[in-house]
Amino acid sequence: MNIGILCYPTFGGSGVVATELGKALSEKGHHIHFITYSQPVRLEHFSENVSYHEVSVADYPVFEYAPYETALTSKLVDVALFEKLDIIHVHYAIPHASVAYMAKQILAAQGYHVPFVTTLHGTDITLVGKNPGYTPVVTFAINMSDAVTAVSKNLMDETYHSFKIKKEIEVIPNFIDLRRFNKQRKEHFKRAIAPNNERLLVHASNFRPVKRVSDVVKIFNRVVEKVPAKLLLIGDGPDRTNIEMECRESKACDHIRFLGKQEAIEEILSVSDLFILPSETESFGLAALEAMACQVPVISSDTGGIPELNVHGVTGFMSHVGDVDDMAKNAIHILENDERLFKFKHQALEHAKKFDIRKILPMYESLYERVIRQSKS
Ligand code: GMT
Repeated sequence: MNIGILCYPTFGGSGVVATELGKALSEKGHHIHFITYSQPVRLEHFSENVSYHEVSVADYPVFEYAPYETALTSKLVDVALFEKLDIIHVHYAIPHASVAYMAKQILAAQGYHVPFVTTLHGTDITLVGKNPGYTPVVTFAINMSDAVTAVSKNLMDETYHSFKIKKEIEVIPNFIDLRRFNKQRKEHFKRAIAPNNERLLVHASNFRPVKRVSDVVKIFNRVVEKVPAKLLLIGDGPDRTNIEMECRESKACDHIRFLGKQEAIEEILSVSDLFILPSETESFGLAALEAMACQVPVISSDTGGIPELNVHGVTGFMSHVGDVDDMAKNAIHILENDERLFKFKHQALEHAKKFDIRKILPMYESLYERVIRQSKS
């Protein structure tokens, strides 16, 4: 199939999922066309079946806001016609679903018919989409999609609850490529970070308020009183400066390191003992799945789609949002005993295998085939 993918090219979960999906589809012989404003971060290497089409937005003094949607739609129309796209798959509803709808209409007027699939990722529904300034467009574009998927059952329920959706939403969970995300031997790295064999706690996110990174620090401050430990904070974003200030004032400051954005996150996860995800809301929690695949159990909140991923008492523990005492108690419980930690690590990996990309990819392929078939009938 010739597949056009619209996504955000950044480190965010939806862009990662879209890029990894495209790469995996290309390995199976499909021709993938990424259409976005810069090269997706996970699209590191040249690949025979993958093309990247950059959207550039022509600026003009009259524009207070440059019209990205118009440029993206035009590029999509151009790519669809020239590359003979069979299907368009958009990740993150805003603005990609309405862009795909518009492109579909323009193409239809020229006699070219191409269906589009919208995958909802989370904040496009739970935070941004609910904003009344966006709701009419989001609702319309979801309903006009030829198929709609959500990355968790919770997100599907949330979408039905928050919008007037007539369309069936199918759940296709996020996935992991276990060839990349697995525990690698990185002892030298572990020795450098934790010279006295301290336990290594890790958090990775975009440091937005929804991630509650401050809770990570609070949890760590409690853990380090009982268990010798270090904390690695990966990523960057609006809350980072405040969190840095908070760390500098905490007793555990010497044991906390900010690593910024990291490409080879699997190398850090390989030496980690516990992943902390105390988010306010999380439709899936891809970062936690990446950790689990590298044998890192998860301490998380029990919000959104997280319970569909983190099995309480098996792959880690969940607590109510903001209950840092309970999260710290659970973290200490896992970390203070070698055998218990080993058991949780093993169980985290076993559960992560359920999200193996080789199991999830065929779901997308059969969805595409069905949608293309239906659009022709
Ligand atoms: O978490 C973010 O802020 C980024 C966001 C995105 O769309 O890039 O992530 C969302 O999509 C990911 C991939 O499907 C999910 O794993 C995340 O749980 C989801 N984030 C939220 O729901 C907050």
